[in-house]
Amino acid sequence: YSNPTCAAGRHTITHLFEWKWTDIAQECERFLGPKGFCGVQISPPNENRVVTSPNRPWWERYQPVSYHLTTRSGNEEQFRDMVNRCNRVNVRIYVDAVINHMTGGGESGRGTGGTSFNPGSLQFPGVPFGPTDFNGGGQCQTGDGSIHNYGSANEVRNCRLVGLLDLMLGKDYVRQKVAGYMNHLISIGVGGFRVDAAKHMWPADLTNIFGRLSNLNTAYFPSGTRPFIFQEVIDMGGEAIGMSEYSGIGRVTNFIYGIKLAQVFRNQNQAKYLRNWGEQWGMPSTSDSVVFIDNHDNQRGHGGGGGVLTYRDSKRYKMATEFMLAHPYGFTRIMSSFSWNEANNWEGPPHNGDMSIKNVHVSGDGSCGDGWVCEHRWRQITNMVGFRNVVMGTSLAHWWDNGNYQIAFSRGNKGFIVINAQGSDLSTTLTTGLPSGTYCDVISGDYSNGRCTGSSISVGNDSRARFTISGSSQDPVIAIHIGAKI
Ligand code: LM2
Ligand code: CA
Repeated sequence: YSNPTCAAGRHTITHLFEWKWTDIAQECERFLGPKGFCGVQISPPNENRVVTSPNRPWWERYQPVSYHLTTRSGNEEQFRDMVNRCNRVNVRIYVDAVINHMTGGGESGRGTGGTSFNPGSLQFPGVPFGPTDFNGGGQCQTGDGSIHNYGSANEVRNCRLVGLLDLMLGKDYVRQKVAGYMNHLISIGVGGFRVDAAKHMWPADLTNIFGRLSNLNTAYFPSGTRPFIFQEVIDMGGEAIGMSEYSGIGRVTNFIYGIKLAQVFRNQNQAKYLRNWGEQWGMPSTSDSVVFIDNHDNQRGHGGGGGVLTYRDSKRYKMATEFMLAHPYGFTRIMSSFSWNEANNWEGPPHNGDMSIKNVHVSGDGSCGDGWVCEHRWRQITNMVGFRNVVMGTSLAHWWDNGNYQIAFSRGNKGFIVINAQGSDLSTTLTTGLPSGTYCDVISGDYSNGRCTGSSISVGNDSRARFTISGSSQDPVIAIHIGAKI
């Protein structure tokens, strides 16, 4: 399950957090397909609790009520249309699968699809799940049934995560219902899953459930293709449960990655140390790892959060993202946020008066408005997604650093990046590994059909080139590759 099911030549996904299916379908066609993105991580598509206090927080989508495909992002018909249209332009859909729990809390109510539920009596008729489908006193020994001690693996996996009713995934019927939900999505044509709260589920239960999954839909994928699965395991060390328990099953989300890069690009740890970035920094094997600078949780202090760079610190954020996309380690994911008031980290997506999610409007210059940040559309980031596609398969070479915060490296003989994180000017001649010629710097501009809107770099017959980057630049990076030769 560790093999991303991207179309050929594509290697990065973006998380279009809380977007509507109709907008994602359009974004695949007008942007993600043409720009070479592999796929989209979508918000949970299954019916969730309608939370009104606070009013419609983003996290209500992590409170399942049933596996019907009706949420604020759209209904099943819109979901099917999105999956089909995205696949048609070679962009995959990866579903955020919330399978550890159902909603908790006392009161009964109705979900986003109108289905009733009653957490007090453990009744979810929309599935259906009943009292014997949840972990209780027999499995979880804490007084209130919730998780308190992350030093106890049993407690983390069998008790309730923030009070959410914990599914008994060891039970055949529960496994069958969860696998049935995932297989429904596979039959529609999704490429795989981000598995929410994987740390809170036993590896053996996940192995069993994934073993029940069908191969991907042959309308879009080669026959016999297994779904791509990446498991959300928040492991920053010091707890009973670690990533290594899950990396044999599918990929794992690498939360150390963004924290460590934030330290470098905040000038708290010299960039020269990035020379051996990857496994040697105590991270999982590259082929087990999904990497990202921030995610929807830690950008707002949830999910082990804090300490990461976000769109709010745009200069450093772009630099860290550019480094990530240039470096061979891991399978890369770009966060695409909505803006929110930092004092209210529960705030849901941009919405209309009736609380329906706002359309994503794209302006003539390609930027988004109405509170949609669209980091995936920032030129420097989009163009590095293209860089990664071009250099894929090559290894890191021609490392250079100035002993401090200025670094450079090539990817084989296909691409070269120079990063000046020092705050003082850089002006030097470096060996790039690239064939001689004139290249477009894809950070300062765009390349198309032999034309470059940014600055250009000439590489001599000796493969050397002169680089000058002002320390005060908002984009103190130069990146060139063989797909953008003038
Ligand atoms: C995850 N990782 O393991 C998600 O990535 C994370 O965002 C989810 O929590 C969590 N698992 C459960 O799927 C989010 C959010 C929580 C929120 C839950 C449920 O970070 O704050 O909890 O979703 O919506 C909220 C309240 C909490 C309350 C709980 C249950 O913040 O105070 O606890 O709902 O009502 C009583
Ligand atoms: Ca659990």
